[in-house]
Amino acid sequence: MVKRSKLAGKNRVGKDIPASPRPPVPASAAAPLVAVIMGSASDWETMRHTDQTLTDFGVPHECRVMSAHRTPTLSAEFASSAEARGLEVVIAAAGGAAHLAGVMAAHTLLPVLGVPMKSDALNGLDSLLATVQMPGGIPVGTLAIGKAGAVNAALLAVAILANSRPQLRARLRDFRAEQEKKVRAARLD
Ligand code: AIR
Repeated sequence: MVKRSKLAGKNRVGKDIPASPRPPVPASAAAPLVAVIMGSASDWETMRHTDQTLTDFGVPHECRVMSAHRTPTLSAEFASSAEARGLEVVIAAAGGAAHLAGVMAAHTLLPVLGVPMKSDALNGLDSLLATVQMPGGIPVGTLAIGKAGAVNAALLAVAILANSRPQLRARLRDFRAEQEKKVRAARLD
């Protein structure tokens, strides 16, 4: 892929999402804490919401395309080296026979969050079942289908990182408070 973002307020590198390995990270870039990977560039329309949410929280992350089926070796290598590269959470999105999150989980001890993509054939039910129905022993924390899952995966990653980062925890608390304020203030015309 492609797209790698740094802490909020700083620059981003890459807008497109190629299926090739990420180019060398610029020296000034913060090391990513979260990897956002997806089975196809066609998933980006949904997964851009994960990217945006992590950016809003100032979490260094990288976004890439790789496929459990089309690039099996790359996927295994990526997951196997993720922890050594300093990543702390992997978010994996795929649609249909969505095995990407499971493959990630099989190759790393890092927490893996799965986002099922809405599919043409079965509206995402296939993606959901393929992602959530992991055999006991290799967990994937599976979120909702589509945009809600994409946003929540980022929020859950933030919550995981916030356990050891008080500043991030404060941001998450502020986010919740702001959200509550909006709902309380909602008026129906
Ligand atoms: N996919 C890609 N490799 C394995 C899977 N399961 C998924 C992608 C995408 C869907 O297949 O995650 O949601 C369709 O991909 P494409 O490239 O045909 O648009």
